[in-house]
Amino acid sequence: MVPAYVTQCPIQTGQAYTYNFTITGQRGTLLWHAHFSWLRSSLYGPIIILPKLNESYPFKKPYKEIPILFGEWFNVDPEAVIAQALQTGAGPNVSDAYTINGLPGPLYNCSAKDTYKLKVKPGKTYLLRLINAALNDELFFSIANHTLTVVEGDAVYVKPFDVDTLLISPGQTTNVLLKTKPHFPNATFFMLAGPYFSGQGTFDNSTTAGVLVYKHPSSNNHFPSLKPTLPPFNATAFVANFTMKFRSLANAKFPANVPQTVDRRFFFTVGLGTSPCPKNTTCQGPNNNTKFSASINNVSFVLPSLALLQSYFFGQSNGVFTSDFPQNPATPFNYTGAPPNNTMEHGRSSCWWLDRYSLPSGQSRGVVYALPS
Ligand SMILES: [Cu+2]
Repeated sequence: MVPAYVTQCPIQTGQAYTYNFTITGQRGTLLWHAHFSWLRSSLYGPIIILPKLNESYPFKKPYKEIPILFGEWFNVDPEAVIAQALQTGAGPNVSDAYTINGLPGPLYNCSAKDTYKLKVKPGKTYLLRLINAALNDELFFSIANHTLTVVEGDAVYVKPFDVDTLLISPGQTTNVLLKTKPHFPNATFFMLAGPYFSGQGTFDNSTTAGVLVYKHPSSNNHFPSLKPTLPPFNATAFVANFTMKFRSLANAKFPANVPQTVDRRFFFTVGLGTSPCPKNTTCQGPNNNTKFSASINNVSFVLPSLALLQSYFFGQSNGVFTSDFPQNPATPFNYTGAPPNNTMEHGRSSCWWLDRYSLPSGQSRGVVYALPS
């Protein structure tokens, strides 16, 4: 849902919290995960909202539906990893493996027995509900010798398009149709997921593998395994080409109701910058006196000790956050990543009071919070 200290205070050890919410006009694949420190690395799962009874998909009903969750695995306590990074200002240590439905697969040392097997029958169409529950990494995904038809992104139907390899970002979901071969093939097929990374610094450049296995009538078979080729980790042109393919269905039943008039324009730049090291300490950011920090319009987020929206709701926002969030980046620079850029940040819990600006009548008072994750 949303991080601890934003909508609510963290759920204490041993305690339970029941979310009660109504789903209106929404369906598709979403995910849930823990949102305190880096606990989301190991505590996550799918949320699958089916179409209403008697309503169908805008494509032929699949033979079976299978959730596929990508994860990111640390051999150490992930809370210690992010705590150390926040303290030193250096980039966090990278993960040790990626996983498919919790299993790293045979490309890592000693993990061959922990391989996800997707067992299928020939001549069928499967709906794979892909979910990227990794913390930080965009992942390429491909199944050897099989084409995937993308039909949904982030719980919104899209005009179907075919790919051999797709990209999925952390927190995102993509539904794809997998048509199996018409006859039993004399092979098994690797499904691989590996990172896309175009920045500077270190990242987990490893690949997780699962296997697509056709349930063969004769059980004493040992078939060769075919492997797909993923794009290089920095294949930005591939990524741009892939993301260009998303189009809404925009038909009578699933219209693209985009607001046609704009009342206010905001300009957000989201980036990774630096903030000053606390006095009389040394840090391990790009130099000794700075820390890396994520930002929006040069404002980084500092966790308050009271939940932001909770304190807003109860009218106790004094001192919890400021209300001067900039509507534009402080100093314009080349936002495409080409230097020189403007990376110095102020750390604060900052919000807009939307009613500080003239809202069209009838709209309710709201609050916007800035939250680099
Ligand atoms: Cu989240």
